[in-house]
Amino acid sequence: MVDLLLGLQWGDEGKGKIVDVLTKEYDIIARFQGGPNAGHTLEFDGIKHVLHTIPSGIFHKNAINIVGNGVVIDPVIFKKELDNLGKFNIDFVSKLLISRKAHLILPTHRLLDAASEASKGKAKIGSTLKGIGPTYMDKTGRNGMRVGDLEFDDWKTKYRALADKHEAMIDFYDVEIEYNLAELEAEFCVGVEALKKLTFIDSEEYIFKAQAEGKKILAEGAQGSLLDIDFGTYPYVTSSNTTAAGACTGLGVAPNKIERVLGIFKAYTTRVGSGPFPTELFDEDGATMGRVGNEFGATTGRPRRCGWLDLVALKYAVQINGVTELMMMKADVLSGFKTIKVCTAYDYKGEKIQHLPYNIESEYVTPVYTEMKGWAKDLTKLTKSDELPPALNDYISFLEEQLQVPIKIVSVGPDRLQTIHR
Ligand code: 2SA
Ligand code: MG
Repeated sequence: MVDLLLGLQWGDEGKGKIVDVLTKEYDIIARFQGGPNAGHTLEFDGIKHVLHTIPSGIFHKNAINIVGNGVVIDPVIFKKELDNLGKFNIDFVSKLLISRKAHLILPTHRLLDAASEASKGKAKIGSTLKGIGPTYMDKTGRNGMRVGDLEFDDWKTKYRALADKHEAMIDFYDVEIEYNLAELEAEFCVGVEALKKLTFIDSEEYIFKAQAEGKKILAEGAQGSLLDIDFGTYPYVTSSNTTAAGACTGLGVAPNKIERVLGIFKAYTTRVGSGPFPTELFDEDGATMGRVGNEFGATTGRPRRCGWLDLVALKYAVQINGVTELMMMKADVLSGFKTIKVCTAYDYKGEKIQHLPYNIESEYVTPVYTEMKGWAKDLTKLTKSDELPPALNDYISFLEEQLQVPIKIVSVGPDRLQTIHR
């Protein structure tokens, strides 16, 4: 059977940490969508690691890590990640397998991402500029290059044709973008050589076999449900299915083989990039969350926007994904707030609603809050659930009742050890 681990908000819920905590229960960790736009942060032994494309199980001795067909890979960034792992003596060659069907991010995809964003002006998506959108466009447009192409001698011919086409498209955007393609291509080729040192597999086949052998598999999502290309806050979304269905198409897992769906959310909400965010705070409370929670993009370093927990949006994500258990992250960041607010409904065009409407821009939606008592206790040293302050227990119970799903883990800090099981 396969378990899924997904972010339920706009990303950065703390998936990297939880995968790392749970890895010992699994034989295989597999990424199924997204690419180097992701920033999965893991902390242990006093060291912070940030992964972008590589699954978060890589630091454990016995887990096999798979980059699935639904992922898009930039060989340049991938090589940097490998080099970093090398510094910690991680034996990635035997533990990291790449799907032949995963698509490649070309240097020109990154340039197209930049050109598209520049052409949109104020309406830009706020993408990570990693070439994600253009690469998935080439995938669905049936023009893309895949990892498996690198095993054939003519890959450079294919590459040239696609890159030339991209150059013409960049011109078409008619925006100022400076680049030296020869330099970028040289770097790309070095990345490709690094990538080719790893084992390429037909990952769906590998996963069928692993299932037949009774291996335990964890599918690790990237970004969050509200950034899903279909169900997120379109067009301010990423270009892949970040929800449970993405694991089926991005790995070749049949829906009836999915067992547990672990949904991760922050005790509050953050968003990086453009797009609507009903509970966003522009006051001291929001600034405190950002400061205490160290809310900066793990890939781009951009400050993340912060706000109260949005239960309307969270319920939607729980439903879309069929979440069976919840993990609440960064509870420690809320310590010290006198009052904690939770959005339990929207005022939508003058009507009180509890579902996510088509448009959640602030001109249509005003959050309706329930206020709860805060707690002052520092949570970061706690290890057991019976040590949690009563007000936090009330907060947890309220969320469980609203969402009808148990909260199994409460995280009280970035380190592996700062994890309370309930
Ligand atoms: P893209 O680059 O095309 O996928 O961007 C489209 C939107 O998706 C958002 N997005 C993200 N949101 C949160 N976290 C992500 N990963 C990094 C992190 C982000 C960073 O872990 O912090 O470092 O800035 C991520 N990746 C994509 C993005 O902001 C756009 O709104
Ligand atoms: Mg992140």
